[in-house]
Amino acid sequence: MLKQFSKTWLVVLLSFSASVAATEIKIQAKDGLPLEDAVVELISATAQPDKPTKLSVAQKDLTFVPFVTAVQKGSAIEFPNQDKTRHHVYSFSPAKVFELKLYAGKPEAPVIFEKAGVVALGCNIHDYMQAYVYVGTSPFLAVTNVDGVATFAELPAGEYQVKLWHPWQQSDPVIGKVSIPITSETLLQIDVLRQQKPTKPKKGFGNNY
Ligand SMILES: [Cu+2]
Repeated sequence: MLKQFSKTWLVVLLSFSASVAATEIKIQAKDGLPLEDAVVELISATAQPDKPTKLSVAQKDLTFVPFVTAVQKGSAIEFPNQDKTRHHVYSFSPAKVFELKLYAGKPEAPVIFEKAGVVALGCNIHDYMQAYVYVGTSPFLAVTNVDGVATFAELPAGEYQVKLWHPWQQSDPVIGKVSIPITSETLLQIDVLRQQKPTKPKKGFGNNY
């Protein structure tokens, strides 16, 4: 059961990073606390070559790790099972419908995410297991860390559309604009309902493994 906190606003502060190679984008909720697991997609006004990647979403301690993953369309994701119990990973999301039937260890082939959109992951065995894959059109994608910071390495200078998504948002993804390198602060807002991240229940609910 997810515990719901009061409605809050998401505030985005785009700030210039001291490092020349990396751009940091800080995301805060209106409560003043950093917001983890927010996806920041930067869409360049000039055409950029595709950079599909290969990432993994593990099942560890009966939880998906990480909770939120962002990849460009065409990317591959592996789903290694690091638990002793078996998992049955699936998605019914239109952007990617798939299932990896009961397995232990690493499934043989990674899953390719060809279509942009949000893919909600679940496990048939453990209902409380939830995670998200954000499939973007741009090669420039990052997920905020525990400090609410999304880091982009080697962004070409120029104009970008900023798209912001969070699993707990209460409205459509926020769209904004930014020039790289960033020279002034920009503010974006999104309605977010803060919740507790999915973790295995402390007692019961089949947690007898
Ligand atoms: Cu499971």
